[in-house]
Amino acid sequence: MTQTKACLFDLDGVIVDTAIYHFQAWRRLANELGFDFTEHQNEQLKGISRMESLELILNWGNITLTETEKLDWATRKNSWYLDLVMQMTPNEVLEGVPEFLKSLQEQNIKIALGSASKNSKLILEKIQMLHYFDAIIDGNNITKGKPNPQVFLLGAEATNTQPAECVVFEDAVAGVQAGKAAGMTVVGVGSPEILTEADIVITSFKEMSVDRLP
Ligand code: B16
Ligand code: MG
Repeated sequence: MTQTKACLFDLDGVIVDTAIYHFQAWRRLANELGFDFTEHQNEQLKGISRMESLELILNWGNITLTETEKLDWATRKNSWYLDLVMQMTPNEVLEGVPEFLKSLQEQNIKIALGSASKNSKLILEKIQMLHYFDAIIDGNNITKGKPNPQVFLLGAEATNTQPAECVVFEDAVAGVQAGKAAGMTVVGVGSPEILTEADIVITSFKEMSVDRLP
């Protein structure tokens, strides 16, 4: 019998791969400002907030902007990104995720989102996953980004559980650190060589089941 009362899921890289759409939109911004960056550099933007991502990208292009200009470009990037999000379909949900969420519901284990994105509800709607979630904590609720534990502590609060009863699912190093700092068990989704601080690492939710929860 599992002691876990809530599972807290990151969005990008765990439920669905939105990184490809962020990349396209950020790249368009860079190109309009007269430079380019690679998919390899894009890796550094995963799990990082919109404005922090913009700062990194402007640095790569050696571009200095005023605060107002930064906000304008971030808004423009977000509208390009949303054009892509609007075309998303349930086929894009990562393998094994719906089956695992269903099994959590059957065991009365709470399900919450813990994401840096301000667009998480819309994305969950487009991929028809919103109905699984008992709570959504995202970029609209938090004041401190990962690796700060705030997003996951708010997830525990929203599901009326204690941190020690929560399991976090994360694909980013900063997200794994946030889950550990919150005092939670962390399942890394990706490579064990990268997610070294996670308690266990899976490569896909096809490997995950309720009996692997603590
Ligand atoms: P938005 P996660 C993160 O999602 C993305 O990984 C990151 O690339 C993005 O900048 C951030 O959300 C903010 O997204 O611009 O939609 O508010 O991994 O925390 O679910
Ligand atoms: Mg992520």
